[in-house]
Amino acid sequence: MQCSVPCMLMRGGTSKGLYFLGADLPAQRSRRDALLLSIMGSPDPRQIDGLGGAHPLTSKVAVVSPSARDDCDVDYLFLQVHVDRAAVSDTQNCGNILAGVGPFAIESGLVAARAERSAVRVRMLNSGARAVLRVQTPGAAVTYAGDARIDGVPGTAAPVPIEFLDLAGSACGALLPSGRPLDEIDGCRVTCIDNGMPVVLLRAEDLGVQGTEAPGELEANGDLSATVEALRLQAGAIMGLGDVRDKTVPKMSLLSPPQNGGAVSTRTFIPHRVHEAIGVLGAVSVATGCLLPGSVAADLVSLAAADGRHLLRIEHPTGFFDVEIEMEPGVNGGVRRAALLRTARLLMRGEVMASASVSRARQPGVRDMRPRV
Ligand code: NQM
Repeated sequence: MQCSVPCMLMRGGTSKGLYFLGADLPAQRSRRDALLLSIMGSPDPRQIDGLGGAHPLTSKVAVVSPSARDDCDVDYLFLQVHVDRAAVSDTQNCGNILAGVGPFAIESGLVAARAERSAVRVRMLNSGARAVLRVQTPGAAVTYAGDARIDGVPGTAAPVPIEFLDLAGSACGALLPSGRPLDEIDGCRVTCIDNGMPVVLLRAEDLGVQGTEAPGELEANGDLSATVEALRLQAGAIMGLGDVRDKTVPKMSLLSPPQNGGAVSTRTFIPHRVHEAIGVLGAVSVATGCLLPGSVAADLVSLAAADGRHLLRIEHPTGFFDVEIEMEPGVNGGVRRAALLRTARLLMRGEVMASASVSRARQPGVRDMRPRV
């Protein structure tokens, strides 16, 4: 016998995941995680018996609920469902899946659509940071069609501009968790930064690579992967994240000079696979690091700034990621706000089937499916 849970499948930015109402999932964490593992088909490198896409970027979950805060509309909990391990992690945010939270909140009736464009104010439960998404809602219904293009996604779609507030120190408590813009680990220069995502910035040349290689080539380089992981474990401790062996943070971003007119070129280990593009908050942290005097990135980047506002074009394996950063001394670790553009699309809505052995939670949204005779 199986059970069913209401959910939507959405592309959020360059990621894809399942979106649930919090009330439709078991409240108890162990039951919720067992249910999500079953739904995604984990652990299995192919996730053949579930909806996961056999890659960390397509094995993601958003849990959305009405917000308890007056200044937010919805609370969003991001969960990374591991592909080949029976583990579900809430230690990081995901700004790509966030892009779908606005449309999902309106489609689910949590937020009322207004004419033309509707603001959805989101509290990101993983870190407590806030984001405002602007969703296209002509005729008071979400539209996914539009002219916005983001690299890493074919075609165009309706724009979902996102503005972030209070990102600094999302997981580490400070923008520069070590208190310095530059550290040295095993003789390698690094900048440990957390502006929404804990990221370690490294110079690709210090690791003996160009930093322009394809993700698959970097993943196949066993010596490089081992070095990056050894640095990551030490950086995690320096950043106050403890033993990060089983954690998805910090991410490791290899920087090199821009190749196509951007500010800097990146290849990002997330943390073991190499991203085909770059994560949203990962890009915000990289961009912020580029602006900090004395960082490992500072003399690598080409920058244009006006009034403390910087537009940084972060190059990645499949194009660019534009991030606007507004700096203001003394505010939030020196960063006032970050803004960027994403798109999202509803791919499927319905009920996902899970094995009844993990789902006898009797939550409002979880229903037993009796065999039809
Ligand atoms: O950094 C990948 C993604 C992400 C996370 C990762 C993300 C972010 O592309 O905000 O979006 O680094 O795990 O979805």
